[in-house]
Amino acid sequence: MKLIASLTSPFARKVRVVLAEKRIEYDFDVQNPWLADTPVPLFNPLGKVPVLVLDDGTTLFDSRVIVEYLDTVTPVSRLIPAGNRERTLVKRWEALGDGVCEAAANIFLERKRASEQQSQDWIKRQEAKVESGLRAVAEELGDQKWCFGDAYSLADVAVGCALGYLDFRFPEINWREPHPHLAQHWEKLSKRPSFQNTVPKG
Ligand code: GSF
Repeated sequence: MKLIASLTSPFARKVRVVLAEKRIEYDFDVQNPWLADTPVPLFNPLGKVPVLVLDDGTTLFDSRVIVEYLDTVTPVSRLIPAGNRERTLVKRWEALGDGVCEAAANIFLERKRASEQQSQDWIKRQEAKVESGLRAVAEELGDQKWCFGDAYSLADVAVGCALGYLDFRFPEINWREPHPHLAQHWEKLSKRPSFQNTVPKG
């Protein structure tokens, strides 16, 4: 299989972390979906990364579909529990982590526009989502060892990718001080080889 992704996307990082945790071999095709001549729309009509191309040519997107598929490819390191309720709650964690990334990416993109085109209201709205999303993550983690249940799961992967993305794009946001246990959790996650080998670059 082949993963088409950028080195900066937190959604692509989530997929790469899952591939690494599950020890799945793949070809990595690094693409910037923003370039005029990007081939990404040939694989995903929405023009977004990540895209996973299976050996029979089937294309999978988006990251949530991809990670769900990958977890079924091998039983190594199950990241999504089998039970309906547990699975749904892990996916809810993923939605929270992804939601923080989406809002943060919206701020990053808005700030790249010419200053007279930027909407401060839009930026403020997205900033509020980042803040309340992080607060929810921190409160729901509480003093637990893992985001969901008593084991490492996709919930931790998604939250870790969101925190890593904030550090990458918004190093000025000091989320550690108000959320010390979350900071400790990230400290632990970021030592895993799957996270160390996927640090955003670019
Ligand atoms: C989001 C992918 C996405 O926004 C997922 O895969 O989970 N819900 C999707 N990808 C961005 C790059 S980044 O911000 O991660 C992307 O490819 N944008 C290109 C475009 O034209 O929007």
